[in-house]
Amino acid sequence: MAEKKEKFYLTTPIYYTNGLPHIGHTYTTVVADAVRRYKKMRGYDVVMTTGTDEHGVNVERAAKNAGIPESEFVARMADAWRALWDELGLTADEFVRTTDLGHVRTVQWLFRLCKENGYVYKGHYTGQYCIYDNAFVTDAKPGDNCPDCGRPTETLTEENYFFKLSAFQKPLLDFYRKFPDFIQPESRRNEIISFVEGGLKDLSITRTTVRWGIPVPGEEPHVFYVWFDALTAYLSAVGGPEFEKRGMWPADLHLVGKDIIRFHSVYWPAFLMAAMLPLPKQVWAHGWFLMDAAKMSKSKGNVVLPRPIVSVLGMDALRYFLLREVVFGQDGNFSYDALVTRYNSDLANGLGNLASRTAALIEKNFESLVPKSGERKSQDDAVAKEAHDAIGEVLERYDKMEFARALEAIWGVIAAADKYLTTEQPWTLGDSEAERVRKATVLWTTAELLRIVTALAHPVLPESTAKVWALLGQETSVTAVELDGLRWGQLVPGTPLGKSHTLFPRIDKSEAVERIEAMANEELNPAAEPAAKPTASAHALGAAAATSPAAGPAGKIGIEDFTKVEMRVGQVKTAERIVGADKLLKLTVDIGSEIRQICAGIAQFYEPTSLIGRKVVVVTNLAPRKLRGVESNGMIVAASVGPDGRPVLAGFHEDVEVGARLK
Ligand code: ME8
Repeated sequence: MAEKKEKFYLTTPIYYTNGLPHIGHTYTTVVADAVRRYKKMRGYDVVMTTGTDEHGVNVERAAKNAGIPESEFVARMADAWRALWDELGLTADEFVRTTDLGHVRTVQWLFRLCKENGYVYKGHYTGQYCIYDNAFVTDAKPGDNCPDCGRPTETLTEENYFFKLSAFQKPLLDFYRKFPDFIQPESRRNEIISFVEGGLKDLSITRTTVRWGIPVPGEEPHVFYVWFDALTAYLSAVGGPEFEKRGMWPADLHLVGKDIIRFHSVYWPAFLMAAMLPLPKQVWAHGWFLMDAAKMSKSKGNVVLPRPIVSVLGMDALRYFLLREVVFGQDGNFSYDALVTRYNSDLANGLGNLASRTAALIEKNFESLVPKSGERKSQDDAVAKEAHDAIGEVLERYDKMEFARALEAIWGVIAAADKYLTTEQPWTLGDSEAERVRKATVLWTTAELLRIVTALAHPVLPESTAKVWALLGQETSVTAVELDGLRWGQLVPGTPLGKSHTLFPRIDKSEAVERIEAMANEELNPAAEPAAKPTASAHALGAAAATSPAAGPAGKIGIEDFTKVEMRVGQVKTAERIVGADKLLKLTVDIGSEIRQICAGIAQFYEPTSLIGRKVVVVTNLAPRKLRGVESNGMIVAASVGPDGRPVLAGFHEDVEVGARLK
């Protein structure tokens, strides 16, 4: 066996550090995460890269406003981005920062190759420049506004290095023709082809007016222009000049929003052609999530944040909505109302209900052991065929990035399973031998349908499908399922079922929306942050992240930073579950000087009663916050163990006094 796996390298954009992720950024990263999981389940050796784009005038300004050096500002923001992705379970294999030394070297190396091959020259450029988008606005006159963001442009003349983009018109058109799948979807491909056919102007790739950038070696004060810098991050993440050693380059898939398709499908392949490096296989541009029919953006202040949604409905609900609601590639409107409606109808009443119904029936009738199918009737074979056909269809849809259609097909099987149960009514069957065999047949069939939809839905719903998988008593993790080997009939009779969870508790729509909005308001206007300006949401986001205690330039902190964190020995007094939050426990903890209420995300691993009297480590000087509407004043320290991040509480082997400080 031990065949070498085929590689698959995919990327999200490298996001700007002037704010924190909103639903738009989350969307691209969720798609990347779903593709990453899917490709792994198809047997690929997958690497996914995300990261932060940290240079340019905007950062210079934001750091100045925050009163800290740029290096410190971006280190804090990069940490905040990384932490949020981790919190959302969107863990990329590589997180590249454009201030990483490896990246700096890669950009300088790429420039040298382009220059040696004759595609770089020095000249002057005067034009209208949008400092918000870090781009000269082609064909704009003084006084014109930026067509993308609507803000005024500035006239700029500088000595630049130019990249001979004009030399690549024909090579690019030949390339698009030879690889018709390079730009997706089709509509974007046509748009780019006409753009390139219209002629390409040379591109200035360095600046002398910007200080905060990667220096052009021996040519200071030239620093690299943001796109030459940013795009190269995809290559730096997998080895830079030594990319051949890692074996991941070229990228198989660059996922981007339609706003940056031109940079990815024109500039980027041209830079690589000039350097004679391998070209990426595909650039996929999705549409925008709109809020009130306008593109969501930090500057407009109409952003939707991921964290409040996740804390009320769970990450899987957000992932499902993003991928199910909008045809991938097209724009879509974001609405809390539609989100909660989908949650209740498709997740609570759909997958959640099928799982709990199936488990309850098997528990009641077969002592929680998967029954054995007896003689099969035509209706049993009919649902089996539906599931069998769905496997092929879903894989094909995923391959084409048709997530909504893939999920539709999976939910078609869920609906078929519901209908089958309702028609067969196994609960009406008695205990005669014949009726027991029939009951066993119907329940095995239903459980097998559930197993198939669970495996197929895993790339989109990682958390909940892992629970259903365990409920079905499957020993190996659902992440390890090989989709190519998924067949009807693999559910082994006699398998003991695992623990049943309420996967998606039904939720009142207006209450859910109210809670999400309240949390979003709190996050956008963090009252406690001194440097935050409550009126400007983008500012508040940037400032909030930039004023939190965070890492120094090299990702290290000084002892003075560590001593800012106050940790004390606490003793748990009471512990209870929180209705509607299956991960959280509400604890009261004695920390010596007072009793604190603290929420901890450990409910799936610790029984509340087992915690009473236990000594724990508490971070006592965290600003209080609300989790699922419950105030939490402090944090319990736990190790995060294994691939699922199981929490294991920190504790002591010797007797320690309550309230003692950890140093
Ligand atoms: O452009 N709907 O970074 P950025 C859908 N640093 N997706 C959205 C969105 C929305 N409303 N808003 C943002 C940059 N996105 C550069 C990229 S790459 C070498 C450099 C997503 O922080 C979408 O993927 O402005 C878009 O392309 C990206 O965020 C822009 O992120």
